[in-house]
Amino acid sequence: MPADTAPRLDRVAPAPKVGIVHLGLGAFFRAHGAIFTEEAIAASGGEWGILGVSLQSAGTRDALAPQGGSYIALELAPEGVKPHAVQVIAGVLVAPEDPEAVLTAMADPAVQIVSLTVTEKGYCHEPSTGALNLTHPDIVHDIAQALPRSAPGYIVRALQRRKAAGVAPFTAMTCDNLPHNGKVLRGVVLALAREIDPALADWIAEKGRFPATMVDRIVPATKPEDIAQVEALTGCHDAAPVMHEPFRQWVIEDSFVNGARPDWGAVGAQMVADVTPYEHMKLRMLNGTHSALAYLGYLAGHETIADTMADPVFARFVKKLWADEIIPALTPPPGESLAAYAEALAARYANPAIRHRTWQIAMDGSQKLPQRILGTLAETFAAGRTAPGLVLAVAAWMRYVGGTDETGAPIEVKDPLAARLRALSDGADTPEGKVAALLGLRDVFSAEMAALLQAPVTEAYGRLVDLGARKAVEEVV
Ligand code: CS2
Repeated sequence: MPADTAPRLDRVAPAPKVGIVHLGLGAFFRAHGAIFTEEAIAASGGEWGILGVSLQSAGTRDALAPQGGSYIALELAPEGVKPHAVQVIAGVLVAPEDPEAVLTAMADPAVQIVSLTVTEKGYCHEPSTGALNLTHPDIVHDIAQALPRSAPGYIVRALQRRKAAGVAPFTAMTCDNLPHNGKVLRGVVLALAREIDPALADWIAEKGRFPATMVDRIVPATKPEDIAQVEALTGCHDAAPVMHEPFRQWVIEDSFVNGARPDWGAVGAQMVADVTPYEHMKLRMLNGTHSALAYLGYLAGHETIADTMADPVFARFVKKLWADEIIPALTPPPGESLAAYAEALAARYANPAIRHRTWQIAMDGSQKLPQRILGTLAETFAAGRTAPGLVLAVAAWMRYVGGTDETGAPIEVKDPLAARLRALSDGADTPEGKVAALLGLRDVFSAEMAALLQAPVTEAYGRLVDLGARKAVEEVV
């Protein structure tokens, strides 16, 4: 049915009463946390409707508002697709349009959780250390102005209102792929609060809760053809469906203000005392290889992760990364087999129904490399081992941010540091010079890491230039 004749999707049940404000209402959260929460309400009750907040653009709000906040989540399994209507989003605010409305909502005593998927760069921290970047323009703004721009700014200013009104703080729960994400969020919030009002920082430190989480579900960005597919399947026009794989995992540190939270444990989330081993496993085994496949696969001309996995050289490569380079540096979470986890990942990556672009995953590499790849490398070198595949991935990132692919075509590099990365790469003529310049980025590479990487990454970069990515990968498998 063409878009102009299909009726618009709408909600069939009234919106639930809001108990959660979610910052960063992207496809990932709508296909993961929102669905878990809707199921938890169905299983155990509770007023946990979600008010979504877009911190940047109005696109999601404009798409969801005429649908009463409802949307279709389409599960994409190799054996077929399954649509499911999600109705837990009660409304969407666009922060830059009305910051006051966002703060008012976050200060409402009925809101007990503020969750976040604002991507790595949304924490305004230094990726190599985790500390708040006090020179970040949004942070400079948020220290001076009462109406904020950044996610940490919204949290601090809303908590300031709650403290002034004698209301308990909300739990601030990060759902981004950062190591020790709860600690990082707590750190940036306390650092910002301290700049604004030290007594506020003390109150948050004492009463606030910042649980760590590990989130996992592969959710490629929605494409125009996905909208058409959902319309053909359901007979309704949904301007913002989400496409996701069947697999999902959510591990949550069970630390909430007054213990108030949806009963996520009843619907498959793992409520644990320590998320760290899960977080390391997922960030290094999934996200680490995702990034490695993204840079090398893109340079080799592969459009998606499934296409890359269909190339036998890359399928061997990723298995080698797991078995020889990543697993040896990991401690498994209780009861988990890392070999079985790797096998399951290989099947998830190969799912041909998921069109997850290498270009999409390649985005924001400067914010992703430390926790995805450099942590494994640091531990590998410290143990006296080598990791030629991960070293090649770092070299591929450097080649990628140079902005030209192997056919000489330009690459659209999306990264908060894109201009700096390009200038550093362009400023040197030799592989050695380019690698040295990029390793000088202290927000990504510590001085120690840079010294360890200089020789092997230069060598790998040279091979990428001389042989091309596919042959260079073939050499290490
Ligand atoms: C991906 C992740 O885009 C990326 O960087 O590695 O979004 C990945 O798909 C999710 O973390 C899976 O849970």
